[in-house]
Amino acid sequence: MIHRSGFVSILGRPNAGKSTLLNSLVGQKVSIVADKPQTTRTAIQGVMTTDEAQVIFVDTPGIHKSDSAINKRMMDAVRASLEERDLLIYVVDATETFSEEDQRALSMLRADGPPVILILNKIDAVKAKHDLLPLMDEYGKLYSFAETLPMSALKDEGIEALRKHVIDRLPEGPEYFPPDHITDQPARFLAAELIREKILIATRQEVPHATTVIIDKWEETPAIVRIYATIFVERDGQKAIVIGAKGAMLKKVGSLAREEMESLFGIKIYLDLHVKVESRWRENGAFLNSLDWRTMAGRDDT
Ligand SMILES: Nc1nc2c(ncn2[C@@H]2O[C@H](COP(=O)(O)OP(=O)(O)O)[C@@H](O)[C@H]2O)c(=O)[nH]1
Ligand SMILES: [Mg+2]
Repeated sequence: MIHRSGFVSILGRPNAGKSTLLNSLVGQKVSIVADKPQTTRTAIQGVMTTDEAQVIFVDTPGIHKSDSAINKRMMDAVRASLEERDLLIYVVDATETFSEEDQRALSMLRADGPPVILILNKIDAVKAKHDLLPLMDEYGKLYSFAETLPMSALKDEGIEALRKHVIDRLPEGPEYFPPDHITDQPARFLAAELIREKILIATRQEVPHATTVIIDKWEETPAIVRIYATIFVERDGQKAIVIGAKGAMLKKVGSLAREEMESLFGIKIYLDLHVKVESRWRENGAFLNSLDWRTMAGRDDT
């Protein structure tokens, strides 16, 4: 039996379910999920290892217009994820009708690039399955997809079929990582992301976009990990929302994040959260560098 391996990027518009799909493919939460656009801000790797193959999936921010500095970086991450891949997965939300934004997003795919599998996601929420046919038609007109698969990333429907299609299309290759390597993110980053996820789920309007999280201190003993984190927002009003009446919101966010970290990391967690205002951090190149473990060395864009 030959062993196959390769790199596969997951692309699509915001909210299509890319991160949910990655988590389902690797069988563990590696990328945070919320019903808000731009939940994923950087490329996140998830590794799936089976007896016959190892697939390195890369989750990406949704394809969107890049206006602010942070959005430009997000789109840089998307573009980088198109390079040197063996295969691409393009995810669409099948409950939505085809739009111009899809057309724009699809124009990023090059005909001479790697093959692309189209995923019509969220079929659990599509009442009339025959509605999928016109959608397939619209997408088929714009790009010659190698495969089109309806599925539900949330309910794990169609995941096995997708795994098989992906593996079949990969070249012969070695195991790049040990079988227990699931992601390239440091635990600190994943912890910050989990805190951000709980805020995204609990808040609305401008708060999700204006929020980011930095881990200030990480103390590990055999019995417990003590994590000290700061939640940054852009305005006093947002800070008040994140803290909540008598600190209720911060308490809720903290306990949800802590519970998930405990089950994911398999150790008791002490979590200490603070909220700070950092106005216009989304336009601040140096601040953005401090958020991404891969670009911390400093890269400036204005
Ligand atoms: N009903 C349904 N919802 C889904 C499915 N996949 C993702 N979602 C939801 O869609 C929203 C966006 O998901 P997410 O994975 O963050 O999308 P992303 O922005 O493309 O990464 C979340 O509320 C998910 O729970 C699915 O298969 N069915
Ligand atoms: Mg995402």
